Amino acid sequence: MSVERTFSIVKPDAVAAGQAGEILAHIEKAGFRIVALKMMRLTEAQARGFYAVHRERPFFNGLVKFMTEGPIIVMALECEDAVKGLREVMGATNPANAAEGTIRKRFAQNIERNCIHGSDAPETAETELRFFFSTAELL
Ligand code: IDP
Ligand code: MG
Repeated sequence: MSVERTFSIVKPDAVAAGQAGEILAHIEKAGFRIVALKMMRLTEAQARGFYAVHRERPFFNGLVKFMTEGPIIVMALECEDAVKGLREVMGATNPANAAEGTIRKRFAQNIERNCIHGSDAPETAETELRFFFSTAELL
């Protein structure tokens, strides 16, 4: 294990529901340091680009619509084994399958509107951090 960074998004459903503060607190209590954070609203082009890996999936257009419906909070997070650790703290993609005590179990509505994104591998984290943050913002 080593200190690592990962990328996360508080998705539009959670921001609109006023759950951003509780989700950030959950992440901090789990031991992550917030390295960088900003609120923004994705354009359709940004959402399509960010989720390009899923462009052939049946849920892609719905996902882009959801991710652009309102503001999101994008974050760089740091701790030991951050990528794997955040995925554990988030819980399964479908909240119906998410373990007790995970963020998705607590706040997600369904498999699409699942309140949080977290990078799935260190290489993905690097790409996703670069998608949203400049070098100066990641100090
Ligand atoms: P992850 O966010 O847990 O990594 P992915 O499979 O990478 O899950 O999917 C990206 C996002 O696409 C999910 O977080 C969710 O918002 C949405 N999504 C995934 N699978 C489905 C589905 O079967 N129906 C609708 N939306 C989905
Ligand atoms: Mg994913």
